[in-house]
Amino acid sequence: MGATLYVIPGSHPSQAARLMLERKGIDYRRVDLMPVISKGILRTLGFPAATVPALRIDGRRIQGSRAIARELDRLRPEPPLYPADPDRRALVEEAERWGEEELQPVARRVIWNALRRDRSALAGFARGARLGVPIGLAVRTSAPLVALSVRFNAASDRNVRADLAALPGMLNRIDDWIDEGVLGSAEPNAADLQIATSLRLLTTLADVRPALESTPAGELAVRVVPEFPGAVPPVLPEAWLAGLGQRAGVSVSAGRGA
Ligand SMILES: N[C@@H](CCC(=O)N[C@@H](CS)C(=O)NCC(=O)O)C(=O)O
Repeated sequence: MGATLYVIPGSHPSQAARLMLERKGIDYRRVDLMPVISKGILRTLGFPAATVPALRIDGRRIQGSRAIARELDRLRPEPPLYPADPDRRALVEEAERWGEEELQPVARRVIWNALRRDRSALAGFARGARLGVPIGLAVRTSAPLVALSVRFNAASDRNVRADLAALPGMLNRIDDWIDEGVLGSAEPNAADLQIATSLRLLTTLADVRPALESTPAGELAVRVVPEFPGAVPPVLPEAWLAGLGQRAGVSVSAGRGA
């Protein structure tokens, strides 16, 4: 089964697709793409949309983390990414949908807003990637790509402040799903992979990590995604983080102005 996975380093749905392929034991070639530039390359390669993860497998092109999960389960049913029982499957699919449509964009907006404030942190996300240019050079010349990524992803200050205010409620919802057994089983399902990769990206932010540490959602993230490149030092205005401190009974780091 010949497979090529197109990713952007540090992209959380790309990490989800990588983990799916690994769980299925499918060998694949990984192609690392730079953000923004990826869009044109994917179109040239004949993919219908402009986002990663994008998978070529057995001559077919599959795009999007949820479509990839379904296709991999069809091609190689074991180990399954969805429960066999229809009622349980519906619950996992709803958590997976929410993870893709609600949580994934929040993680994406927060990270781009933070990287706009500290572009040097980009280097960590590119660790181990083959971008075709030296990583130092890519980071030094990244200002236009970061600005475009902020724009394409609507990672404005206003949106990200609202995202951070909504995040405690989202994390509580994930804790509830873990409690109910929809998420967090010993064998990760498609919703675990979808949600844990977004959470894991959020744990790379020093500003957000305390809200996840020692919580069920945070533990899920680290167990399902033990390795995730990148680390962003505290860069977000303290006033935006006030709600996060309440969630885990932790106080966010002080000492920075809003
Ligand atoms: N919801 C889609 C999201 C795909 C998506 O937006 N991917 C981002 C990276 S996380 C992307 O390709 N962005 C293009 C860019 O950064 O230029 C999925 O789960 O596959």
